Amino acid sequence: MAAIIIDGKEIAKKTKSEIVGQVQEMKTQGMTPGLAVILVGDNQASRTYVNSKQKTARELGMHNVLIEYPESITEQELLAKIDELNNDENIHGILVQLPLPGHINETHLIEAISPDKDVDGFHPINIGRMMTGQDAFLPCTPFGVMVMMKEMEIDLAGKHVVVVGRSNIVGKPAGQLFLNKNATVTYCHSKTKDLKEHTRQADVVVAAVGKAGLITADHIKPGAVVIDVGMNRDVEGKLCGDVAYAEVKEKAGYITPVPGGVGPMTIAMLMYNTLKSAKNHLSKLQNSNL
Ligand code: L34
Repeated sequence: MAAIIIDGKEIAKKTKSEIVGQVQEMKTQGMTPGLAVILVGDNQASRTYVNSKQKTARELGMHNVLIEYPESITEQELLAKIDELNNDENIHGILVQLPLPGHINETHLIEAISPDKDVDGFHPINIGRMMTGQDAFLPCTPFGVMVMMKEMEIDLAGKHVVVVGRSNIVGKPAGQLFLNKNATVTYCHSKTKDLKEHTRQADVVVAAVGKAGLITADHIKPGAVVIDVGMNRDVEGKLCGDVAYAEVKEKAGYITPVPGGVGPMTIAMLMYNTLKSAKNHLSKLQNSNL
Protein backbone atom coordinates (compact mmCIF):
# COMPACT_ATOMS: atom_id res chain seq x y z
CA MET A 1 0.00 0.00 0.00
CA ALA A 2 1.24 3.45 -0.82
CA ALA A 3 2.38 5.68 2.03
CA ILE A 4 0.55 8.73 3.34
CA ILE A 5 2.45 11.78 2.10
CA ILE A 6 3.35 14.21 4.88
CA ASP A 7 2.73 17.57 3.20
CA GLY A 8 5.35 19.93 4.63
CA LYS A 9 4.10 22.84 2.59
CA GLU A 10 0.60 22.50 4.01
CA ILE A 11 1.76 22.03 7.62
CA ALA A 12 4.12 25.01 7.23
CA LYS A 13 1.21 27.07 5.95
CA LYS A 14 -0.85 26.18 9.00
CA THR A 15 2.06 27.04 11.32
CA LYS A 16 2.59 30.38 9.60
CA SER A 17 -1.11 31.23 9.81
CA GLU A 18 -0.85 30.81 13.59
CA ILE A 19 2.23 33.03 13.69
CA VAL A 20 0.87 35.88 11.59
CA GLY A 21 -1.95 36.62 14.04
CA GLN A 22 0.49 36.80 16.91
CA VAL A 23 2.76 39.14 14.97
CA GLN A 24 -0.21 41.48 14.42
CA GLU A 25 -1.12 41.29 18.09
CA MET A 26 2.45 42.09 19.05
CA LYS A 27 2.49 45.11 16.75
CA THR A 28 -0.48 46.57 18.64
CA GLN A 29 1.79 46.51 21.67
CA GLY A 30 4.43 48.49 19.82
CA MET A 31 6.82 45.69 18.94
CA THR A 32 7.61 44.13 15.57
CA PRO A 33 9.56 40.85 15.59
CA GLY A 34 12.84 41.39 13.75
CA LEU A 35 15.09 38.89 12.00
CA ALA A 36 18.63 39.51 10.71
CA VAL A 37 20.15 37.02 8.28
CA ILE A 38 23.85 37.08 7.40
CA LEU A 39 24.80 35.55 4.07
CA VAL A 40 28.45 35.14 3.15
CA GLY A 41 29.70 34.37 -0.35
CA ASP A 42 27.93 33.12 -3.41
CA ASN A 43 26.48 29.71 -2.65
CA GLN A 44 23.40 29.37 -4.86
CA ALA A 45 21.55 26.98 -2.55
CA SER A 46 22.18 29.23 0.48
CA ARG A 47 20.87 32.19 -1.47
CA THR A 48 17.67 30.32 -2.33
CA TYR A 49 17.06 29.37 1.30
CA VAL A 50 17.86 32.85 2.58
CA ASN A 51 15.56 34.48 0.02
CA SER A 52 12.82 32.19 1.15
CA LYS A 53 13.42 33.16 4.81
CA GLN A 54 13.28 36.86 3.90
CA LYS A 55 10.14 36.48 1.84
CA THR A 56 8.36 34.54 4.59
CA ALA A 57 9.35 37.04 7.28
CA ARG A 58 7.97 39.83 5.09
CA GLU A 59 4.73 37.96 4.45
CA LEU A 60 4.25 37.48 8.18
CA GLY A 61 4.74 41.19 8.82
CA MET A 62 8.11 40.88 10.51
CA HIS A 63 10.97 43.32 10.28
CA ASN A 64 13.81 41.67 8.41
CA VAL A 65 17.27 42.57 7.23
CA LEU A 66 19.61 40.71 4.94
CA ILE A 67 23.30 41.39 5.44
CA GLU A 68 25.41 40.17 2.57
CA TYR A 69 29.18 39.86 2.46
CA PRO A 70 31.63 38.71 -0.17
CA GLU A 71 33.55 35.50 0.38
CA SER A 72 36.62 37.60 1.31
CA ILE A 73 35.08 38.97 4.55
CA THR A 74 37.14 38.33 7.67
CA GLU A 75 35.97 36.57 10.79
CA GLN A 76 36.65 39.73 12.78
CA GLU A 77 34.33 41.81 10.61
CA LEU A 78 31.61 39.21 10.99
CA LEU A 79 32.07 39.13 14.76
CA ALA A 80 31.76 42.93 14.86
CA LYS A 81 28.48 42.74 12.92
CA ILE A 82 27.11 40.07 15.26
CA ASP A 83 28.02 42.24 18.23
CA GLU A 84 26.14 45.16 16.68
CA LEU A 85 23.07 42.97 16.06
CA ASN A 86 23.22 41.57 19.60
CA ASN A 87 22.77 45.16 20.79
CA ASP A 88 20.12 46.14 18.25
CA GLU A 89 16.75 46.56 20.00
CA ASN A 90 14.85 45.96 16.75
CA ILE A 91 16.45 42.60 16.05
CA HIS A 92 15.22 39.53 17.94
CA GLY A 93 16.70 36.81 15.79
CA ILE A 94 20.19 36.51 14.31
CA LEU A 95 21.07 33.82 11.83
CA VAL A 96 24.34 33.16 10.01
CA GLN A 97 23.52 30.98 7.04
CA LEU A 98 25.78 27.92 6.82
CA PRO A 99 28.03 26.72 5.30
CA LEU A 100 30.67 29.47 5.62
CA PRO A 101 33.90 29.83 3.63
CA GLY A 102 36.77 27.74 5.01
CA HIS A 103 38.73 30.61 6.57
CA ILE A 104 35.87 31.44 8.94
CA ASN A 105 35.34 29.41 12.09
CA GLU A 106 31.63 28.57 12.39
CA THR A 107 31.90 27.85 16.10
CA HIS A 108 33.34 31.30 16.82
CA LEU A 109 30.39 32.97 15.10
CA ILE A 110 27.72 30.74 16.63
CA GLU A 111 29.11 31.32 20.11
CA ALA A 112 29.20 35.09 19.52
CA ILE A 113 25.44 35.25 18.92
CA SER A 114 23.51 36.09 22.07
CA PRO A 115 21.72 32.88 23.16
CA ASP A 116 18.58 35.05 23.52
CA LYS A 117 18.69 35.86 19.80
CA ASP A 118 19.92 32.48 18.60
CA VAL A 119 16.82 31.57 16.57
CA ASP A 120 18.73 28.75 14.84
CA GLY A 121 19.19 27.04 18.21
CA PHE A 122 22.85 26.34 17.45
CA HIS A 123 24.45 28.07 20.46
CA PRO A 124 25.81 25.62 23.07
CA ILE A 125 23.54 27.23 25.68
CA ASN A 126 20.44 26.39 23.65
CA ILE A 127 21.74 22.93 22.80
CA GLY A 128 22.37 22.28 26.51
CA ARG A 129 18.92 23.54 27.42
CA MET A 130 17.36 21.32 24.77
CA MET A 131 19.28 18.29 26.06
CA THR A 132 18.15 18.87 29.62
CA GLY A 133 14.54 19.49 28.55
CA GLN A 134 14.49 23.18 29.48
CA ASP A 135 12.90 25.97 27.48
CA ALA A 136 15.19 26.66 24.50
CA PHE A 137 15.28 27.72 20.88
CA LEU A 138 15.09 24.41 19.04
CA PRO A 139 17.05 23.99 15.78
CA CYS A 140 14.56 24.74 12.99
CA THR A 141 14.89 21.61 10.85
CA PRO A 142 14.51 18.97 13.60
CA PHE A 143 11.88 21.17 15.27
CA GLY A 144 9.96 21.17 11.98
CA VAL A 145 10.17 17.38 11.86
CA MET A 146 8.63 17.16 15.34
CA VAL A 147 5.78 19.48 14.34
CA MET A 148 5.11 17.21 11.34
CA MET A 149 4.92 14.19 13.64
CA LYS A 150 2.50 16.02 15.89
CA GLU A 151 0.29 17.18 13.02
CA MET A 152 0.12 13.62 11.63
CA GLU A 153 -0.67 12.36 15.15
CA ILE A 154 2.19 9.87 15.06
CA ASP A 155 2.72 8.57 18.57
CA LEU A 156 6.41 8.30 19.43
CA ALA A 157 6.52 6.82 22.94
CA GLY A 158 8.43 3.54 22.86
CA LYS A 159 8.96 3.74 19.08
CA HIS A 160 12.32 2.87 17.60
CA VAL A 161 13.68 5.90 15.73
CA VAL A 162 16.80 5.45 13.61
CA VAL A 163 18.52 8.71 12.72
CA VAL A 164 20.92 8.41 9.79
CA GLY A 165 23.45 11.27 9.98
CA ARG A 166 24.99 13.02 12.96
CA SER A 167 25.44 16.65 11.97
CA ASN A 168 25.19 19.27 14.69
CA ILE A 169 22.37 21.05 12.88
CA VAL A 170 20.12 18.09 12.05
CA GLY A 171 21.04 14.53 13.02
CA LYS A 172 22.20 15.04 16.60
CA PRO A 173 19.41 17.38 17.71
CA ALA A 174 16.77 15.32 15.85
CA GLY A 175 17.70 12.25 17.90
CA GLN A 176 17.52 14.29 21.08
CA LEU A 177 14.05 15.67 20.29
CA PHE A 178 12.75 12.14 19.58
CA LEU A 179 14.28 10.99 22.85
CA ASN A 180 12.47 13.83 24.62
CA LYS A 181 9.24 12.29 23.21
CA ASN A 182 10.15 8.94 24.79
CA ALA A 183 11.32 7.21 21.61
CA THR A 184 14.19 4.70 21.63
CA VAL A 185 16.83 6.30 19.44
CA THR A 186 19.65 4.80 17.37
CA TYR A 187 22.16 6.98 15.53
CA CYS A 188 23.74 5.66 12.34
CA HIS A 189 26.56 7.38 10.45
CA SER A 190 29.35 6.87 7.95
CA LYS A 191 31.16 4.37 10.21
CA THR A 192 28.04 2.29 10.95
CA LYS A 193 28.76 -1.31 9.91
CA ASP A 194 25.46 -2.44 8.39
CA LEU A 195 23.10 0.48 7.89
CA LYS A 196 20.26 -1.66 6.54
CA GLU A 197 20.30 -3.94 9.54
CA HIS A 198 19.48 -0.93 11.72
CA THR A 199 17.04 0.96 9.51
CA ARG A 200 14.99 -2.21 8.82
CA GLN A 201 14.12 -2.37 12.51
CA ALA A 202 13.00 1.25 12.67
CA ASP A 203 9.46 2.48 13.21
CA VAL A 204 10.75 5.90 12.11
CA VAL A 205 13.74 6.56 9.86
CA VAL A 206 15.19 10.08 9.68
CA ALA A 207 17.56 10.41 6.73
CA ALA A 208 19.89 13.39 7.13
CA VAL A 209 23.08 12.61 5.27
CA GLY A 210 23.04 14.50 1.97
CA LYS A 211 23.41 11.54 -0.38
CA ALA A 212 20.78 10.97 -3.07
CA GLY A 213 19.32 7.48 -3.15
CA LEU A 214 20.95 6.37 0.12
CA ILE A 215 17.76 4.92 1.59
CA THR A 216 16.04 2.38 -0.66
CA ALA A 217 12.94 0.23 -0.13
CA ASP A 218 15.25 -2.50 1.12
CA HIS A 219 16.18 -0.30 4.12
CA ILE A 220 12.61 0.13 5.31
CA LYS A 221 10.24 -1.96 7.41
CA PRO A 222 6.75 -2.06 5.82
CA GLY A 223 4.60 0.72 7.26
CA ALA A 224 7.49 2.71 8.76
CA VAL A 225 7.56 6.51 8.91
CA VAL A 226 10.25 7.92 6.59
CA ILE A 227 11.46 11.48 7.12
CA ASP A 228 13.74 12.76 4.37
CA VAL A 229 15.92 15.69 5.41
CA GLY A 230 18.34 15.37 2.48
CA MET A 231 18.60 18.23 -0.01
CA ASN A 232 20.48 17.02 -3.10
CA ARG A 233 20.44 17.26 -6.88
CA ASP A 234 20.01 14.04 -8.82
CA VAL A 235 21.86 13.22 -12.08
CA GLU A 236 19.34 15.30 -14.03
CA GLY A 237 19.86 18.25 -11.69
CA LYS A 238 16.47 17.79 -10.06
CA LEU A 239 16.06 18.47 -6.33
CA CYS A 240 15.84 15.25 -4.32
CA GLY A 241 16.38 13.95 -0.80
CA ASP A 242 18.34 10.99 0.60
CA VAL A 243 15.44 8.59 0.05
CA ALA A 244 14.68 6.75 -3.19
CA TYR A 245 11.20 8.24 -3.05
CA ALA A 246 9.40 6.32 -5.82
CA GLU A 247 10.17 2.88 -4.40
CA VAL A 248 10.10 3.75 -0.68
CA LYS A 249 6.69 5.39 -0.87
CA GLU A 250 5.22 2.04 -1.96
CA LYS A 251 6.46 0.39 1.22
CA ALA A 252 6.43 3.06 3.96
CA GLY A 253 3.42 4.06 6.05
CA TYR A 254 4.24 7.77 5.91
CA ILE A 255 6.82 9.67 3.89
CA THR A 256 7.97 13.27 3.45
CA PRO A 257 8.65 14.44 -0.13
CA VAL A 258 11.54 16.60 -1.34
CA PRO A 259 10.81 19.35 -2.20
CA GLY A 260 7.74 20.22 -0.18
CA GLY A 261 8.60 18.25 2.95
CA VAL A 262 11.03 19.23 5.67
CA GLY A 263 12.39 22.33 3.82
CA PRO A 264 9.28 24.51 4.19
CA MET A 265 9.00 23.43 7.84
CA THR A 266 12.55 24.69 8.51
CA ILE A 267 11.49 28.14 7.36
CA ALA A 268 8.22 28.10 9.31
CA MET A 269 10.01 27.15 12.54
CA LEU A 270 12.53 29.95 12.05
CA MET A 271 9.58 32.35 12.05
CA TYR A 272 8.21 30.65 15.15
CA ASN A 273 11.55 31.10 16.94
CA THR A 274 11.81 34.75 15.90
CA LEU A 275 8.33 35.43 17.25
CA LYS A 276 9.21 33.57 20.46
CA SER A 277 12.33 35.70 20.88
CA ALA A 278 10.36 38.91 20.38
CA LYS A 279 7.78 37.73 22.93
CA ASN A 280 10.57 37.04 25.44
CA HIS A 281 11.94 40.54 24.81
CA LEU A 282 8.54 42.17 25.25
CA SER A 283 7.83 40.40 28.51
CA LYS A 284 11.25 41.39 29.84
CA LEU A 285 10.50 45.02 29.01
CA GLN A 286 7.08 44.81 30.65
CA ASN A 287 8.55 43.21 33.78
CA SER A 288 11.21 45.88 34.07
CA ASN A 289 8.48 48.54 33.92
CA LEU A 290 6.48 47.05 36.78
N1 L34 B 1 22.31 28.87 9.91
N2 L34 B 1 22.18 27.48 8.07
C1 L34 B 1 21.60 28.01 9.17
N3 L34 B 1 20.33 27.71 9.52
C2 L34 B 1 19.59 26.85 8.77
O1 L34 B 1 18.36 26.50 9.17
C3 L34 B 1 20.16 26.30 7.62
N4 L34 B 1 19.46 25.46 6.77
C4 L34 B 1 20.18 24.35 6.15
C5 L34 B 1 21.42 24.93 5.47
N5 L34 B 1 22.07 25.97 6.26
C6 L34 B 1 21.49 26.61 7.31
C7 L34 B 1 18.44 25.83 5.98
O2 L34 B 1 17.88 26.91 6.08
C8 L34 B 1 19.15 23.81 5.18
N6 L34 B 1 18.14 24.85 5.09
C9 L34 B 1 17.05 24.82 4.20
C10 L34 B 1 16.00 25.71 4.29
C11 L34 B 1 14.94 25.67 3.41
C12 L34 B 1 14.89 24.74 2.42
C13 L34 B 1 15.92 23.82 2.30
C14 L34 B 1 16.98 23.87 3.19
C15 L34 B 1 13.75 24.74 1.47
O3 L34 B 1 12.94 25.62 1.51
N7 L34 B 1 13.66 23.75 0.55
C16 L34 B 1 12.59 23.69 -0.43
C17 L34 B 1 13.16 23.71 -1.82
C18 L34 B 1 14.06 24.85 -2.10
C19 L34 B 1 14.63 24.87 -3.53
O4 L34 B 1 13.83 25.00 -4.45
O5 L34 B 1 15.85 24.73 -3.69
C20 L34 B 1 11.80 22.42 -0.21
O6 L34 B 1 10.64 22.37 -0.61
O7 L34 B 1 12.35 21.45 0.33
